[in-house]
Amino acid sequence: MSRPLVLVLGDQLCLELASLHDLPDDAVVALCEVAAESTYVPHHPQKIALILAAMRHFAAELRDRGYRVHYSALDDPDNAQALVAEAERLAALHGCDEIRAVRPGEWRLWQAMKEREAAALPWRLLEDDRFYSTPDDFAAWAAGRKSLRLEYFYREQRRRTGLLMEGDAPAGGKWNYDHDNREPLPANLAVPEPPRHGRDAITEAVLALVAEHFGEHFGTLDGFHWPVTRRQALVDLRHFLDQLLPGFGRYQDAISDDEPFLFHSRLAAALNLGLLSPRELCEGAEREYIEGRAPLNAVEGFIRQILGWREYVRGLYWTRMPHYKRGNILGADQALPACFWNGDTELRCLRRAIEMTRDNAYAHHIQRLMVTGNFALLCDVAPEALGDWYLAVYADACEWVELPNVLGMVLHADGGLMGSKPYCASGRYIDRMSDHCRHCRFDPKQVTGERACPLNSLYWHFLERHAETLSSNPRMKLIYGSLGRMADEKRAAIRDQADRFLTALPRTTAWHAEAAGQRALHLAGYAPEPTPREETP
Ligand code: FAD
Ligand code: DLZ
Repeated sequence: MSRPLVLVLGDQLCLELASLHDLPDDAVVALCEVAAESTYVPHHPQKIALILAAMRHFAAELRDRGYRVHYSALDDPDNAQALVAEAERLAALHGCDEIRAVRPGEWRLWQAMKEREAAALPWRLLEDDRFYSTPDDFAAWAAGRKSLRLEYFYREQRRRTGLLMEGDAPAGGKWNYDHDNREPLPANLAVPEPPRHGRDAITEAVLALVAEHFGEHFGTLDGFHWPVTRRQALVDLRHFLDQLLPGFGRYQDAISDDEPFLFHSRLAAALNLGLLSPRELCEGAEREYIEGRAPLNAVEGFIRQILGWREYVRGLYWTRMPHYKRGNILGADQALPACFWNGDTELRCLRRAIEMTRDNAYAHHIQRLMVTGNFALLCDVAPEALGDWYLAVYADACEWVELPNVLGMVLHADGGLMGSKPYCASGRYIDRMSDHCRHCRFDPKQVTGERACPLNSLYWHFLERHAETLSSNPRMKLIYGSLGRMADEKRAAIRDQADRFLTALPRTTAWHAEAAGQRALHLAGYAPEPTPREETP
């Protein structure tokens, strides 16, 4: 009988985790805080605090339930400060003869673990069964298909699970109620406040630790109110089902100048960490529909995000990596705009999305896709630079879900595998869906001139620049028709306006991996304090 060390990662905080089943009495369960995971991209301090506080609470719960737990704290003097090295150190320390781990959330770590399957101290890797489907299920669904569109995958998932099904037919007669989910916010609509969770001594200690070690990362800690235990996450889930779900559908695409959360659930972070399961979210929402407390368009919209999109992007990620990450069909090669790190931009929509991100480690889907994402797309930001930013700044960010959203949805870098056309938009879209333009110095109706919204000229310039790749796309025929009918002088003026904007746009070298690695080594006591990052104008 082997004596395993079970490594539980920061996003696997769930008692039903596959590696925690049927353990021998002398098994050691290890949770390891390591600097490398906090610094390989400069995670938002709220994200680091959330993960470390949730890990510490989960370790306490495991101990209460009788597990033998080794917890490596970030400032333990012997901490190897990297996950694989620390797990191997602990296995040797406790005389374990194998290390068990469930598939992590990133290919880089999965690969590092797989390379050690046949080592003297072997790693045994288990599938993560916290999802409705596994990567193998996705591969089987995708095999031989010409198109991997979400809609087909989603229908299959509905049939398999029976969620929102009436016999063989979808509830209400339609699979998808997206058409009813595109309303802007009416003036003076009251949006319920999110729950505030009390901070116990564990959470306070983590907040102090994070402020000390990672205080210079982008983002504030002041507004921290993420759920760090399953009990707190269940409070958030109940709040969503009671207060927000009925309005979730209608206002799913709306953007507000002052309300960061609207009717979104804010549950992705707890879900990705393992504090909640996708089943309890989907079944909870379905119950609200069946019992007449929430409309079908809202419930279907919510279930589609989890049963559909979330599972679909995970399948794409695990079946396409590692070459997937190199996708860049539009050849985008520019550095990240500096305003992504400092919010210093006159575009009101962009500024508010970045400020909300800084304050909350959160922006809702439409801000990620149609504000920061659209701006990055129009400015040709390189996929890697943009991906690192999204991975760093959101409390819910994990590569398996962030990367397909960045590559496929935002940048169209996968050549249309995920979306049949890029989600590029002009200032008129922002004006229709938000109240930002009322507070902005630019006019969304003007395309050229001093007051013209930069998104307008950037939009046409983007279409012109990528005409060779995009103009034959049937879904873009109409817009390329409009571009083709534009007078030459107007096109030249737009090109000139966009060129001037792009030339003057401050870009950043961002926080690169080298500096992050340096910081990890410093924390481990191997290197001097790295110099703060420099931004190039
Ligand atoms: P809600 O709006 O309440 O949606 C409900 C749930 O549906 C979410 O909690 C989430 O689990 C799921 N969901 C919704 N949209 C998507 C989607 N496009 N892909 C996968 N799941 C989805 N989501 C992450 O969980 N982690 C990420 O790292 C992440 N990165 C993103 C990067 C970009 C560029 C974009 C455009 C989207 C990204 N998303 C990511 C998807 C989505 O924006 C977030 O899940 C959502 O904003 C989280 O807030 P919420 O919990 O309030 O979601
Ligand atoms: C994101 C993160 C951070 C900031 N810190 C830790 C940590 O100290 N220990 C840990 O086990 N996990 C952490 N994580 C989450 C990991 O990055 C996550 O487990 C990914 O799946 C890595 O592939």
